[in-house]
Amino acid sequence: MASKSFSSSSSSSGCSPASDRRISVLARHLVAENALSSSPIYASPTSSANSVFAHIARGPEDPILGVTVAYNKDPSPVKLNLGVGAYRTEEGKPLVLNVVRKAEHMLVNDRSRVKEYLPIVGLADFNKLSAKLIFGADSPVIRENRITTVQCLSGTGSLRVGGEFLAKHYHQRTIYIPLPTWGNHPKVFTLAGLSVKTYRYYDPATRGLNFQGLMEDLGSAPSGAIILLHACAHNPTGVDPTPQQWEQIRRLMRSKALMPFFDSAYQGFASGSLDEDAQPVRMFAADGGELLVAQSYAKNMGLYGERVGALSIVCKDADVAGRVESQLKLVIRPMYSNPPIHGASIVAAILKDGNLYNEWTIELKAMADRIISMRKQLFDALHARGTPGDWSHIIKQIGMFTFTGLNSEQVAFMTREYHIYMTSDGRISMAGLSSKTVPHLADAIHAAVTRMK
Ligand code: PLA
Repeated sequence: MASKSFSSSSSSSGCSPASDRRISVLARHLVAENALSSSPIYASPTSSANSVFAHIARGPEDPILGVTVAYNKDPSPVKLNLGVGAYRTEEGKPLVLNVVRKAEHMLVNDRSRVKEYLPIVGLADFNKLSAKLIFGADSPVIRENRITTVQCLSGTGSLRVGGEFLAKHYHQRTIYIPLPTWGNHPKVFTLAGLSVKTYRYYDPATRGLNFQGLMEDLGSAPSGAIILLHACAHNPTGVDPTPQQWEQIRRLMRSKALMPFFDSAYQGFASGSLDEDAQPVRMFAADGGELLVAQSYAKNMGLYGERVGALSIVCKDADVAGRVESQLKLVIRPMYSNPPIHGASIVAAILKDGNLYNEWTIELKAMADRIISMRKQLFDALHARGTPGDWSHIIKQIGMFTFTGLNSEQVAFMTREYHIYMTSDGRISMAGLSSKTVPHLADAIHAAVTRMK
């Protein structure tokens, strides 16, 4: 045997026991390699003919982010990306808020800052300030310390961590999401281990809220079920319940012990006011019941790529909140260990400084106002063209998106003929539009509805 002769020859050469061991390990390794290379079924992933991944089918592009992939490939000079919800200026450029630049400048010049790992739950200041932002500075849940807030990877990561926590520790594993909803919701929650069902939300006939359907579906959900609610600026419909309807939803949910899980991805983008957009969450927090909320700073601070968000879980008392947090850490640690420091430091710097905070609210309001003015301009442009149909929903809907009612063939036509990119459900990101591009979009919609009925 090769190994035997190798080791015996080495020991006879007078080596130490340690080097003997190393040599015999090396010998076993070489023998094993020899055995493998002489085997007829040997296949290396690097050998050109047979990849061990050869059976893998190409996956589909993401329905939202894939729109940008297609847009980037189009050489047309008039192309327009109204797919992903990302704010653009009147010049069609991405915007870094001035207040963000100021905060970054402060951070860069602060020599005391280090790049150590954050704790598993993230930056403490950021967590406290995020809770204050969504629940209000004088909120009883903060005063009574019966809340845990953990920094997560933007809105998506917060939803995923919340979903995983519920799947592990909550007695009901079914989550009801609105129909329709953000396309990633069902995937995030299914992979978190929850079972996903829908409740009626949007009525295509009125292009408004199907309030009766919503109340019936929540009314027949099993006691304790989790209900995903868009805190404001519902994506993709742009249709939110009125404050009175929210109150009825709250009463029904509390009477059936349904667990609210708010997705707050657009605080400040619906009305232009951070406090007003947080009202539904605050209404539920004020009644003493428990709830979850996922916050994102992607849109309202323009920190898309920084991946900064937070998950808060409101509990009955401080003791429960502490234990919930200990379990959230066990969810987070094996997933990504701990969150990134930079984006959270920017947010914390802005939220804790009165002047920066005020400046932020002004810039945020300007973004919200520009979107509202795009709604008016698009509505007027369609009206001027005599485009068949009632387009008043463009000005009634709120937030980043208009759910146009265009069908997938009309959307495909607009992409093919006009190089306008949007999701196939007819959603357009109003934030991607500008005064210069409104006429082009209005021409495309007019052609689509008149030619592709
Ligand atoms: N929740 C809702 C309702 C959203 O619309 C989005 C983003 C998120 C959560 C997640 O955002 P974040 O992880 O970046 O914080 N929706 C976008 C982008 C803007 C996307 O699909 O990723 C959209 O175009 O719908």
